[in-house]
Amino acid sequence: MTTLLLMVPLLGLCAGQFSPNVACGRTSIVHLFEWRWEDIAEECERYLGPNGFGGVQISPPNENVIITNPNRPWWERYQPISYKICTRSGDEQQFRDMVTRCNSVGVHIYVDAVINHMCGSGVGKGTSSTCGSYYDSDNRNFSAVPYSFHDFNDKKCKTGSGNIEDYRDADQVRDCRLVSLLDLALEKGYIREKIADYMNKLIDIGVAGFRLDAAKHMWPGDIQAIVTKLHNLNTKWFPEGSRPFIFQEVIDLGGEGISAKEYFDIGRITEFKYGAKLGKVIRKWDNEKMAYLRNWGEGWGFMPTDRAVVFVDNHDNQRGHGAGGASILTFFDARLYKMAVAFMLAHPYGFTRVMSSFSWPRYIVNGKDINDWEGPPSYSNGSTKAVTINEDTTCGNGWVCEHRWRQIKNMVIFRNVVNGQALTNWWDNGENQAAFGRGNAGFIVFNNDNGDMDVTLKTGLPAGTYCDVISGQKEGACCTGTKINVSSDGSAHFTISSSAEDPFIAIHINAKL
Ligand code: QV4
Ligand code: CA
Repeated sequence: MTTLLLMVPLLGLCAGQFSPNVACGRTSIVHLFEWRWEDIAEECERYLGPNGFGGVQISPPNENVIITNPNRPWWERYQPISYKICTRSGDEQQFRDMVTRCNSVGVHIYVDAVINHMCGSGVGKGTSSTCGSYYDSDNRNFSAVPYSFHDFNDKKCKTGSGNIEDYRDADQVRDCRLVSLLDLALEKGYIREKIADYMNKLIDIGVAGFRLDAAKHMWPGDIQAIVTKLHNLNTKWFPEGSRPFIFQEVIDLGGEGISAKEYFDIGRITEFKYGAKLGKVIRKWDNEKMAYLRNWGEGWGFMPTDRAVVFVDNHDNQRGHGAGGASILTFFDARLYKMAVAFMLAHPYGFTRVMSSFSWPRYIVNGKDINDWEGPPSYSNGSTKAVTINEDTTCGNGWVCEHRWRQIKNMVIFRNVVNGQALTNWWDNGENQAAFGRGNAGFIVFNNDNGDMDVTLKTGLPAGTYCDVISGQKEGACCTGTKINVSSDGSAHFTISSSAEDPFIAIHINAKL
């Protein structure tokens, strides 16, 4: 009875579109970029559920145009043709099956919702779309929705080209075409209804929330009007009255006509400064060093922690699209990348999203990756290849599966274990050796200097022997990695060679031997 009474205000606190709606004790989501619904369902059951992942951000599930020049780029999925659930990732039946199976193991689904626009103005007409629906970009005709000429912003936009030309002008950014994508007139009741119908269908199937693609290109009032129309989450899996989690893709690095805070009332926002700055620190560019991470978060000019969705890289900036520039760390820089992801997952700031990629033949010419368009691993008929799992638990068929790298997977668990604990016992050497704890639940130490590290630090952890979850992990009563002894005063001795494969160590109370 007392427990029940106590739970009521707690649930109240978590209500609203800011709560990620992850199952109790889970704290991160993973973006399974371009994965098939069938593979995601399997991954929820065999890996994400058992390893404490809270959810999956999926690629846009609605019908898109098929681009053949270049040949089936990943970005064709950001050119909608209709709201039918029908893409290279699978059809509606497979989508429903994925949502049910993932929810059943406590892993929720977050949909990438492309609602600012339809396809590019120059794609032409026909039925070359993932479900065969007719479109005519010249006449703005999308008969499967249906949308027609009147539903787009062509008359409203004031630029000569009809495209966004100056990001300092908020009107252009919202009312003109983003890279020629046909811009929807979201103030119209009819369009808001079509979009809300699409999102409500997904909510009723059982998804937990949405990434709003290109949110900066939509007026906050228009987004709010659509969000207000959304159903509560399906009570088969979520508490009565749960609102869909909303996180908006607003790239705000400063210096533009639009700032992220205009969107704070609607939901969370992607904090793009996070990965750009962390990349600089870990790469030691611009004289940045790990010692400066002492006040990481709002202290670095980031948005409030309860508004931020954070990530080291995303599907755009890992290949030079979007924002962040060359400092962004990706799986291509695996050693530094693991450190950055571990730092993110250990640090309390923001709601964390882990990236999971497919590989491509990156080829940088004059600072630009000329293969930045390359789509997911696929067969010659264009169908996406399955994610296969190798004996050593890594993925095959061209899927990178960063979320399965031991260091990253174990840090997702670390974050769950230390959830709710404050950042404590910060230490640094003034350079690139740094460490911090999370209350009495976990501790992490980095050596990103050129010299070796040999220090005794206060961890805050109870005395005992712990298994480092970076060099190995606790398996039953054994530790496959380095063992760390915490003495009765909570201090422990750490040595990390600057040439170590992974120059960092993480311990937590669930990895106590
Ligand atoms: C090109 C020219 C146009 C020209 C047009 C003529 O750029 O000026 O008018 O040809 O036909 C693709 C091509 C792009 C092409 C466009 C239209 O890359 O060259 O225009 O199609 O045919 C992804 C890709 C884009 C891609 C788009 C649609 O990144 O390259 O465009 O999908 O297929 C800003 C925004 C931010 C955005 C980011 C990339 O503020 O919102 O740019 N991020 C999101 C997604 C991103 C997606 C979109 C938005 C669009 O994360 O993946 O863009 O939905 O920072
Ligand atoms: Ca717009």
